[in-house]
Amino acid sequence: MASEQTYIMIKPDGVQRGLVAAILGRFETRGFQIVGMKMLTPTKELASSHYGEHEGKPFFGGLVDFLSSGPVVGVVLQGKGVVAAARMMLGATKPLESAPGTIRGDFAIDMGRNVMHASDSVDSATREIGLWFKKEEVVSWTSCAAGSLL
Ligand code: RTP
Ligand code: MG
Repeated sequence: MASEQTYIMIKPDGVQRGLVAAILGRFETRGFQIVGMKMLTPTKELASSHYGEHEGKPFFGGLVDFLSSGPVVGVVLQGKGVVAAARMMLGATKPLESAPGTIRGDFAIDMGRNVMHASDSVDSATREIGLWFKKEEVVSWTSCAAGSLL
């Protein structure tokens, strides 16, 4: 399985509930690498572009308003099979249908406040990383645990 990158984002509700460390910790302890991270309040333009695939749907306006209502934490994660793995760890869109042990299954009940986003495919990940990060904001690093330091 090749190493991949994906885009995950703690949504405003996740930030406001103090879940940033708990959510990111799951990915770090599993072995995925954080190679990009930023906190910002998205503009409506950025939020609309992020959710562009949903433009025209009845929930689009509310979704964009919510995503741009406060700070989010955007993260580029790297590792083997990370695109599909992050979606599995995230759980179903409707938190009440998410399995316990998933992030939404453990932390959420409302579809409109489902705490985190994760890219749904390799193509979406490429697009979203390019939308949220400049090239130089995505870094490369090697774990000291993998090296031969004294
Ligand atoms: P996300 O993009 O945020 O990771 O969520 P997702 O892939 O699980 O779900 P997606 O279909 O991409 O929908 C994006 C967000 O829009 C809201 N939604 N509302 N009322 C509705 O029918 C409806 N459908 C989707 C959810 O907040 C969902 O996370
Ligand atoms: Mg989606």
